[in-house]
Amino acid sequence: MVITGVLGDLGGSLPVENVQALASKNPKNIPLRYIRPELEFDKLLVDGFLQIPVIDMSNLVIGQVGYDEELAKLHRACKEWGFFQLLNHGASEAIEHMKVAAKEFFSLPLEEKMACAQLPNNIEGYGQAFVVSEDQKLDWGDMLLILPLPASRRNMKFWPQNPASFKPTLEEYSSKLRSISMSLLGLMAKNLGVNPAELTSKFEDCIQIMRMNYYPPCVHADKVTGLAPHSDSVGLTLLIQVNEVQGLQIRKDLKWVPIEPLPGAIIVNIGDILEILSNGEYSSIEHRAVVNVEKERLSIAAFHSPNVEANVGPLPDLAAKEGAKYKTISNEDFMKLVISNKLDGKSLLDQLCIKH
Ligand SMILES: O=C(O)CCC(=O)C(=O)O
Repeated sequence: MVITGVLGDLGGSLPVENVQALASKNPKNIPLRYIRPELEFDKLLVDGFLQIPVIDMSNLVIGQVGYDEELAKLHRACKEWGFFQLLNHGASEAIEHMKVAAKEFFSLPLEEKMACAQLPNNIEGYGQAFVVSEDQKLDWGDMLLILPLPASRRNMKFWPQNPASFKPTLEEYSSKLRSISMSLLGLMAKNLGVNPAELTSKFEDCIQIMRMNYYPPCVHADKVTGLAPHSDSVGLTLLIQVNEVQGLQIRKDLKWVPIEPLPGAIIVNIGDILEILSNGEYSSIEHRAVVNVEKERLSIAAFHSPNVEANVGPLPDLAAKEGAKYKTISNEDFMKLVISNKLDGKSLLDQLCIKH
């Protein structure tokens, strides 16, 4: 296998203007490439009453009173929503430190942030992702994308040196989130009726990618998207909102449901790879980020994907029951497919579905 830096050599994103700089230069005049006329119709489709399930991780310890009920609740959350809020996860301190470091990075002058700028043919670093053509509409946001795991594949060029606390903070955060992901995957495997090791062994040396999003305020917030509708092309995502500004919305029954993060919660969602591994028992859910008129918004998504050498396909025990509903491909081919496509709902999964 030729993956050297995991993300290096797999392809990049076309360079586009820095949105934070654009927003501060001329906040009233938004280039046409950011304006999305289709959003006009979407306004009617927002349902502010529904909320995603809440899972209490402190109940998910074997022998704990309420363990069976919480485990069943987790299964329902994965099957019916593909999204849930996780409380009592044990990472509160690491989260608070990470929020401070991320805010400090994005408030640096542009030249300093550009020390971590993306390089051609690589999506790691400071810039944008999924821009694959010159006439494609653009998202109203910048990102810093870093691969903390596997540690042997890190490219320190993209890790900010300012603030100085960034590296140790990200290391602490990365390790906590990996361990929460592994616990959740073990519990999900139990719920799917497979030996937990069948699933967790695929993530033992997982690829973990942190995507730190910065969405500047926009006077035309109702005409732009922070992040276009997409499902996550990974196993499991653990997301935190860095400041108090809301913007995450998930697709449920053809409506958009705004997520209101509970204090200290991690938002967890099923990615495309987990949909495939579970042979469709769990589904990845489309979501998007909207932009605020007056306030900047920051979020951090931690994506967990299987080991570099793993294959992506339905777990054998699940495929044996109902027949495989998805093709099996190498993780490398899967990642190439992801990086070379623009964000477009669940279109990637359609390419891997086996039609019976
Ligand atoms: O900003 C958010 O809340 C969503 C972020 C997200 O979906 C992503 O980074 O893939």
